[in-house]
Amino acid sequence: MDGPQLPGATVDAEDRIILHVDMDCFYASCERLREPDLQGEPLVVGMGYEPGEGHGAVATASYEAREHGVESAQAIGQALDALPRAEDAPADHDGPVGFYRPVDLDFYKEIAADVKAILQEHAETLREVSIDEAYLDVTDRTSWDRVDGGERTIAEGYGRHIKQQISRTVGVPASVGVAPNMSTAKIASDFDKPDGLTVVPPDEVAAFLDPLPVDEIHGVGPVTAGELGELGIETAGELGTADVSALEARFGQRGRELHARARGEDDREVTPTGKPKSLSRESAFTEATAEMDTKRDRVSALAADVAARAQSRGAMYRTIGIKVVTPPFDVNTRASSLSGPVEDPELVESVALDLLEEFADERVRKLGVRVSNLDFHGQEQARLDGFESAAGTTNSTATDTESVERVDGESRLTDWLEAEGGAESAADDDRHREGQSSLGEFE
Ligand code: TTP
Ligand code: MG
Repeated sequence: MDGPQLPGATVDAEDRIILHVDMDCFYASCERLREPDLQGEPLVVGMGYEPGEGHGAVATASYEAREHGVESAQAIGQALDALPRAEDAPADHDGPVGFYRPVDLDFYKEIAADVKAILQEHAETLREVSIDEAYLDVTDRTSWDRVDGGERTIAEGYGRHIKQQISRTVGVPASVGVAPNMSTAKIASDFDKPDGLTVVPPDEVAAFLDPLPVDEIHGVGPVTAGELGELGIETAGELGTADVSALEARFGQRGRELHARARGEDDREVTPTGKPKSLSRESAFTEATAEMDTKRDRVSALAADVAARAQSRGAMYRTIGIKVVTPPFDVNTRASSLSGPVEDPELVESVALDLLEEFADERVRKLGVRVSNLDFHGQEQARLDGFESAAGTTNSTATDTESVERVDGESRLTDWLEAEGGAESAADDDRHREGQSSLGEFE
């Protein structure tokens, strides 16, 4: 193992909570926003469908159009054969007809920006993958704890909340997958499209993946699926229990990766797109402790780590804060703001330790240190690009959640619970308090 070690760390890598969002038939949903009559109709967005054109492709099709065999990347002529254009269909045509609209990327980008603004409010780290798809690390915003007599997780409520926010605020449908890692979250978001919400808690990953056909695993296309089929491997379960060396002999290093993905093993971190708004690091104790020396040592280690990362990225900070989680689930945040931006590791440590004094007598289960109000100087882009190598601690400090927060959105937790309304569990109650306390003191 390499990278900094923090004493008393438990291995809780599987406790990460990753959310994958993929908008449903995105371009078509955007067209429906400005033309609500297209709701529920077979709708094709693409190029070349005007009479006399004939060349072009389908960008996307609404789910109603997909029922007639129209799909992304299809030649437009083939789509028109399957689903004639309403305007051009002969009078005696009694089959289904479709509505066709041209691609208007600028408009879709505007809608995508509105969706992104909501996602940013709801995650420590947001990675945009394409115009309609993103990964969110929401580990610090929600929990795998169970509610409703164990039937559901708090994370499920959070996923539902994000879907509702997008739908109510922007007006387009999304499918969401929530899982302990990126590859499982992506499969989950695709599992129940459109308007899907699939939540796979850590202890259900194997049961969720095992029965799936291999081509649902990210990275397995039709060719690989065919080759796996020749080896008698049809499902993720079969792939995950196949002999790794045989897979490696056939597919090289990729064989090993696919084997791991099929087992739900994926320790990639969600690395952010864009500049961070804050840098933080937190670390859990194996058991809650009231011992002040232990707490101080941990805060010192976290402060040194955060200051070093800020330095390696050329980030100066105006605010230094701590997070103190006390059992069962109370998150307290405190921060001090300076008059101007600094780059001063010793100050990060001393301010963080001062802030910790208030919790001298408290039993604590998790501690965090954060610098925010960032100011980038010098070659920030090069440094941001060097993010992964600079962090370099992915596997060694599995307990420590590294977050590069892009929006200060603690208050949203409160919004979420209000939106969910009504029957809140004990854990929900704690979360509610957390949102309120951090709102006043941290911002
Ligand atoms: P996707 O997310 O792949 O597709 P989708 O959002 O239309 O449908 P789904 O509900 O299955 O997620 O792609 C997002 C957008 O990218 C899509 O609306 C149109 C565009 N696109 C193309 O222009 N060409 C293509 O071949 C594909 C796959 C997508
Ligand atoms: Mg999509």
